[in-house]
Amino acid sequence: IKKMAAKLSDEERTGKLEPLLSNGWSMVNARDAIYKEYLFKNFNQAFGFMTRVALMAEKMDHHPEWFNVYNKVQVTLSSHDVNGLSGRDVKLATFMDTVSKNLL
Ligand code: HBI
Repeated sequence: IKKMAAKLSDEERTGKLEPLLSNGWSMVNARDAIYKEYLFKNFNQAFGFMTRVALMAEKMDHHPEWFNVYNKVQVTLSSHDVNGLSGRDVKLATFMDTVSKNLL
């Protein structure tokens, strides 16, 4: 079947990844993925963030790879079905940054 998603093109990377890379995200070496570490006030804030992101991930059917210990949440985003970065990763990363600033 035709894949719904497509890997980000070079011009899309410049346009769509730049804002993320200047907002704390970084490229993961050896993978076509992006990574960010969030530090919250405490575990409750961290887990509240994860709860809201989890609901969006389910809605998008696009899930983060993440690790949480106390107030720290380490996130890696990539699209397994295209084996690299897609627009879904940009969308979820943007949502995560917005939620983390409690703007939503
Ligand atoms: N999440 N990050 C990520 N990448 C995927 O390819 C993906 C997903 N969540 C669900 C999902 N794919 C399913 O649609 C497929 O595994 C069937």
